[in-house]
Formats: sequence, structure tokens, C-alpha cells
Amino acid sequence: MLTLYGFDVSNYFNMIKLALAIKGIEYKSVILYPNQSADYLTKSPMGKVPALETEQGILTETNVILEYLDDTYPDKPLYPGNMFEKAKIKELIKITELYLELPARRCHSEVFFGQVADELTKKEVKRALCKGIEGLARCAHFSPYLAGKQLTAADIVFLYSADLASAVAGKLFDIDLLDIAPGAKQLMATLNEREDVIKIAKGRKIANIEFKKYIANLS
Ligand SMILES: N[C@@H](CCC(=O)N[C@@H](CS)C(=O)NCC(=O)O)C(=O)O
Repeated sequence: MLTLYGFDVSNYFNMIKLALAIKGIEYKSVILYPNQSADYLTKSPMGKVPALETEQGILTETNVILEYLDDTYPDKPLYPGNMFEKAKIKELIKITELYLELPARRCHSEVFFGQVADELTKKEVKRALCKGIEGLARCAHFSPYLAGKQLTAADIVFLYSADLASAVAGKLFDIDLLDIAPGAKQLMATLNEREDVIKIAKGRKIANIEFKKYIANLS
């Protein structure tokens, strides 16, 4: 059986949980925070989560895991069969990660953990997030899903990355990020109504209590 390493507050971990839920794949979870212990580094080279243990070995990097799951469990596909269309899904995922997720992360400490980021960082992040959502708006369809009529892996990544980016933009810059991409808010609402997404959100809320204590003890 597959084993998923990570914790329920992690948006990347939740991307994999949602993919597993959509596909109805059985797995067990080992709850752990990212860490640099010698033991965990043998599993996850950067000490990050998620990591997925398969019968053949361990995989890390969320997009890699999503593709592995789709190739290995083809029921309820998360990528189209057509190679060009598949590449377009990967493009959407890459754009979401590089231009929304990663810039927003630079300000997570201020937005979620109350540690103030410096002004230059905030200026850069504000600019990057606006450019990122504008870029996504240019290549996404939002009809209703990111790439068209079918839910794909790009929607899973959008759901868990754009919500955090949007929280950063709202809290630090008073910008409604999702408003900049017509259709993005509706898609976010549609995804958030799904039972599997609601279940994951409940787990996240509960896990957040312990995670906040863990973070407070670190500082
Ligand atoms: N590129 C990685 C990023 C995963 C990631 O950043 N996970 C966070 C938790 S949400 C983490 O492990 N952070 C700890 C760290 O950056 O050292 C992926 O796609 O899986």
C-alpha cells in the first residue's frame, strides 16, 4: 500500500491527498513535519513534504507524484491522454507554482505566523503575484475548470496554491487576487464545494492547532 508522508496543514500534502481521494486510491499517512533528520533525508532529499512511498521506492515533488499517480492509476484521469493537452496541464501547474505559490511563500511567515517580512520583499511579492495571476488568466480557461470542461491536476494545484497566494495578497496588499482572473473565484468556489475538498479542509483546520504550537516552539 502507498504511504504518504506529510501533515494536513501543508498545501502540497493536501494536493496529493485530493488526487488520491479523487482516484479512490487506498493509502496510509505518516504524519510528520518537514525536517532535516538523517532518517527523513533518506526518504525526502530536501526534507520537504509530501513524500510518497511506493512498492518501488519513494517519490517526492508534488507534480512528479501527481503524474506518477495518474500514470499508475489511470482511472479518473487527472491529465488528458493527448500529449499536447497533457503538456498544457503541466504548463498551468508550472505557472501556478512558479508565479503564485513561490512568491506568496516569501510572505507566509508574516501572514500565517506573525513574523514581519521586510518591505522590499513585500514590494517584490506584490508585483510578482499580480504578474502571476495575470499570466495564469492568459492561459487558463475557467470553463469551468482551469483547462476546460474536465477537472485536472492543474485544478488541484490551483485550489491549494491560489488560495494561499490570495490570502497573502488580501492581507498584505489589500488586493483581491482572484478578481484579477475572471472565473477564478467561481472555480475556487466550485472546488471548495466538493465533499473530498471539504473533508481535507476539516483535517487541515484540526491539524492547524498543533502546527501553530509547533511553530511557536520553534521560535
Ligand atoms: N517543491 C516541493 C515543495 C514542497 C514544500 O515546500 N513543502 C513544504 C510544506 S507545505 C515543506 O516541506 N517545507 C519545508 C521546507 O521548505 O524546508 C513539492 O512540489 O512538493
